[in-house]
Amino acid sequence: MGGPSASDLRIRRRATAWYNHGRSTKRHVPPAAVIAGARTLAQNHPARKAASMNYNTVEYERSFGTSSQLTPSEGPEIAFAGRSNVGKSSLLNKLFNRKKLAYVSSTPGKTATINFFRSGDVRFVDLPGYGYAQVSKSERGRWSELIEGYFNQDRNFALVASLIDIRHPATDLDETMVGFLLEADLPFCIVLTKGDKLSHSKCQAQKAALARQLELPPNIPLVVTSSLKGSGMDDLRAVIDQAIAAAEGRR
Ligand SMILES: Nc1nc2c(ncn2[C@@H]2O[C@H](COP(=O)(O)OP(=O)(O)OP(=O)(O)O)[C@@H](O)[C@H]2O)c(=O)[nH]1
Ligand SMILES: [Mg+2]
Repeated sequence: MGGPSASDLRIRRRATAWYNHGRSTKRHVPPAAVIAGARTLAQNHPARKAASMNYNTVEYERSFGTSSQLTPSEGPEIAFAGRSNVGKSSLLNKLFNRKKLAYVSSTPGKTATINFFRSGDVRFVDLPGYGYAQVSKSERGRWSELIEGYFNQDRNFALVASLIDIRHPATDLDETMVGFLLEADLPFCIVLTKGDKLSHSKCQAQKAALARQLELPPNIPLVVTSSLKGSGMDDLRAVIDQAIAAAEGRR
């Protein structure tokens, strides 16, 4: 596949930082190298079958409390983003067949650092949850600095898994997150969480409704999951494997 097309390189600037959603005047300008390197999964869809990685050998690597502490990417990164309590940490544990690798709590706002998990040269990145109103302004500021700081760096973004609770419409911040991912042209998928809370037919109806609400292009994968039951994990692993193969093909 050739170099990035003109549309790949197009940078559409956002008037507001995604996390602050109208509360900040800071512009998000994704680094040119990220734009150049990041294309949608479909554009990169390799004809070859992606080699699957070993999800049973993932280990905790490091946590970062500020984005300036982040060390440069050393391999493809799969980042998990979503509102607080949506089930990011639970999903990571289920994906890796581990009970307590990432910290899970029914109290929202537990993950207040960027946590890196590693298998070989692949990194899984548990981002702090957004949109939790019950924390102080300074704590919210710290979270937004972390999330924006992460996405503003020139990193090897293989895939962003954007998590949304299947029971509800996407929140304003979910919409802003997805809008940002589309505009920055980052490879991403939508992971609908807590599928065990609805019947199969309701899950399918919600999946279609969310795709409509978010105006998702047809090439963006939408995976229904339950970390309680383990459903959807193989589908998500296949999306991740494909994304890692595409990221490695770009290098
Ligand atoms: N029924 C059900 N509950 C879930 C599922 N995934 C997560 N939960 C519950 O949702 C709550 C939040 O889960 P976490 O995994 O800690 O959520 P998080 O997104 O990491 O939250 P923060 O770290 O605060 O951003 C916990 O009580 C989990 O047990 C699921 O698939 N099904
Ligand atoms: Mg968490």
